[in-house]
Amino acid sequence: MIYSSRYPDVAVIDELIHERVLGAAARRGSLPALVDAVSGRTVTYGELATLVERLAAGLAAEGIGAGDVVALHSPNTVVFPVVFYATTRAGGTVTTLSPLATPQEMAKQLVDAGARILVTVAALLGPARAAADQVRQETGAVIEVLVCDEAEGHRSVLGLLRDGQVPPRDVDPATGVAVLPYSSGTTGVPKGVMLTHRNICTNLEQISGLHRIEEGDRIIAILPFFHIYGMAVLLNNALLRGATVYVHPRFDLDTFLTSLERDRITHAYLAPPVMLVLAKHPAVGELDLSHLKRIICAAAPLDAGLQAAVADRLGVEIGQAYGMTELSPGTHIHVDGNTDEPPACVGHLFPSTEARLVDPLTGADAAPGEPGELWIRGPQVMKGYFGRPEDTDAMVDADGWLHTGDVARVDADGNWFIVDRVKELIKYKGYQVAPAELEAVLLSHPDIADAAVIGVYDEENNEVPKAFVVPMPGATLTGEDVLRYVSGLVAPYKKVRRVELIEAIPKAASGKILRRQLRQRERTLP
Ligand code: 4UU
Repeated sequence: MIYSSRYPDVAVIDELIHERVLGAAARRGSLPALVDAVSGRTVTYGELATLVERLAAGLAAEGIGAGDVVALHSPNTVVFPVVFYATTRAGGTVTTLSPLATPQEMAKQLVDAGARILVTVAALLGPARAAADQVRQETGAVIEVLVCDEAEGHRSVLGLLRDGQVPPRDVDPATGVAVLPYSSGTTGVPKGVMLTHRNICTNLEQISGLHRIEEGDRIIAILPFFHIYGMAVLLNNALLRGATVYVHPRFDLDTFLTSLERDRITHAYLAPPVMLVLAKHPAVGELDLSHLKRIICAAAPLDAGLQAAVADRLGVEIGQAYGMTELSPGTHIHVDGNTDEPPACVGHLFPSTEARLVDPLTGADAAPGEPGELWIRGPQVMKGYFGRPEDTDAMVDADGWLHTGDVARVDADGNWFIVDRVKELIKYKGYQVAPAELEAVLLSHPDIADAAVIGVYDEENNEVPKAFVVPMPGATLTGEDVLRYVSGLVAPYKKVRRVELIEAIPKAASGKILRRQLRQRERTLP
């Protein structure tokens, strides 16, 4: 059975993302587009449009054109979107890296994506340089490291700004890759997700009738721009609609709460851990949040009781959205003003989007009202994984259905619920953690013979990575050793947070780790 949206189809948008998002920017002139919530530094829409054109000219002069990849490695800053849209304006593709990534993680992505330039900030030069060095040693490729601000020995993107028109670029919106974020999908290591200009522009059109942002709305940007959620709602959608984005370089609780009130924030996009803060922190009760129209929570499951607690405490409309990197990213969202949504609901299906609920073992449709693996078909389905046709085929079937690896159900009123996950992926505070990546890190330890990683839940019901580790015979390895070893090699959010030493990892005859047995074992522990 195919479920379709209750909303009328939207047109496929064949435009380039910088044209779509910034098309009205020059007209918006002195309206603030981005405000640094710490320093107050402001970039107006008029300035943003000019900066993007001038940096695009600079990047073009550096030889960036169609098919070239620029890696962007930065916390949220007002310059981030300038580099982002200037790259696509020059014809290139942006691959975003977590500002917390280790040099090893960065080098893998830089090599895989074939990045030519790495744009970072002075504060992150250490890991950025180490990553570029590692790439040169491994492949001989020379990646120039530029900074968004200023640092000795490196050129700044601000120094590249120049006047002059960028000649037309040969980029077809239907096939040209605008961004290449990394996601592990349902299995394996992080892969480059090819999102075309059409994917992204059409997804923005799909959300527009369900979730409205108006010129002058004020959006708090604590989600990172590098991750698809922040990229979509804090950059593309917010700037397309003429909102002002209050940019937070890092999540600091006091700064966040101050900004919510002082900046008269109208929309907040959050993930579950910050919802917990809003429910519990004493200072929240003192704030005047009368401007706040709506909170959207996504990227990980939100407890129904927690959602209700925040809604009651703040007296504000709260809903969820659901999406994934491979879906550009949205497919479901709480519809504005729909206050009779049942608890835990992720909202309604986007227009021009079809869904199926399927038993992953038999391929049979789930009975009405029953859960099944969520499959999605629509113009937001990615072009594929970069350089990995087999992984693409495993994710998107011959009929165009993307198998999400999430288990969902839908009620008779078209309210959707995400109830479980059948893929390997772990979500730590909404960030992706790929078990296969951690297993490879664990196996690089000389005292570890075998390892498997699954997600388990801590006291606060947050999902955290747990490693099952088989020590080498005769080794004196402790759980502490394992935690320390991994934390030195991966970004903090990917750290293994629980360890159990065991005698053997349960495996199928094919050698595949039987994660289900490990999950089962976890549930039956005292
Ligand atoms: C339970 O997290 C994201 C994208 C989030 C997003 C972005 C823009 C949602 C709506 C929107 O408009 O992407 P990824 O690729 O990092 O992780 C995708 C996975 C999903 O497959 C699912 O397992 O994150 C989980 N997830 C959720 N789980 C995402 N949203 C939800 C949710 N409830 N609301």
